[in-house]
Amino acid sequence: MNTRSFLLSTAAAAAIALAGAAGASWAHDAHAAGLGTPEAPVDVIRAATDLPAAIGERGPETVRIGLETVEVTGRLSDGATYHYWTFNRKVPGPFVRVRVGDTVEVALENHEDSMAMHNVDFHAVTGLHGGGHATLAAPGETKGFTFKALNPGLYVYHCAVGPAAQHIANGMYGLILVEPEGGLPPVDREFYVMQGELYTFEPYGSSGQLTEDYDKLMNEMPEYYVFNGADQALTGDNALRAEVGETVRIYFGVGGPNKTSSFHVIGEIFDKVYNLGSMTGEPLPDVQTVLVPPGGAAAVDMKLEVPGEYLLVDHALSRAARGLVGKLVVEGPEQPDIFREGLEEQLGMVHQ
Ligand SMILES: [Cu+2]
Repeated sequence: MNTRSFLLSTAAAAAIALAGAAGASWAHDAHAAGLGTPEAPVDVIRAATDLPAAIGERGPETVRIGLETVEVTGRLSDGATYHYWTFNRKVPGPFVRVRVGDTVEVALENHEDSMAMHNVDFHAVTGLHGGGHATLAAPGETKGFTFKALNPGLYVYHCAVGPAAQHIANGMYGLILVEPEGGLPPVDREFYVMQGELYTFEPYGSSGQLTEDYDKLMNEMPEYYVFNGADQALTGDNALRAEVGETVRIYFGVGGPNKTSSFHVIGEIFDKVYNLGSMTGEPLPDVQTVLVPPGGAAAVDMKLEVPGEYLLVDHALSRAARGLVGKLVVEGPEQPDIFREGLEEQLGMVHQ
């Protein structure tokens, strides 16, 4: 039987090896164990390019997924940190990619320094609690289950330990793509983006180590809205990049826990939308904004015709001022027949 094993990042493996080699005292030193401190926070941002290659043409196999639940002090914004709960030390958790018919073995290890119980509920699972019951793990425990991927599609996974809203708000969500037989239509570039909310006691823009506010969580009044874990995470060095003429696909999910996204790219039109994460029907053509609920997903395809900087937003635009903005940078020659600034008479090109 061909078993694939992946997703435990080399950094995580190295940190575990380091903690083991150096003895128990190291494991309880947050900095040495790679758990971050307010002075030296972990970079929790999942790069939008951090996803496995397409599967495409292969038969069903047995695939092994390793997830580690880790509580870390991560960088939320310039000057602010937050105590995140993560899958594999990033937000969102790793992009899991399997094929319909695959037998998937899930091993979930809860880091020994965790304060909370954690588990994982995959929406791609047919079976009790999506695996949540089987993977309920105390700190230091490893639990697992096996499922057969019956339905292709793009699905959310998340920690479901109660109160689940708290575990999700703190960063415990990700996407699993179950490719249909033969794979998906190919594109030049694929990206992985998820939206979430953070409920801090301190107002948006505060400095220092920010703390979670359970009342704001219960009242659904977040201070921060984030793509891939942090304030304005997908800008600067983490901006999405592509070239004129390319086709890109964004696998977009909402961890939430509470807010529906009106996902939109300013200056572009989604040529195809795989609405609600359904990947097997005919995609919806020519869409401006796609509604994605918490615990839901969509894939959007765009042909990039014109160079420039395109903003990823939730068109509930107050959220852009609370950290929810990303950037898609498209490079290449100008295409004045499609778009140009100024009017012809201003440029001295008066019609005859
Ligand atoms: Cu959890």
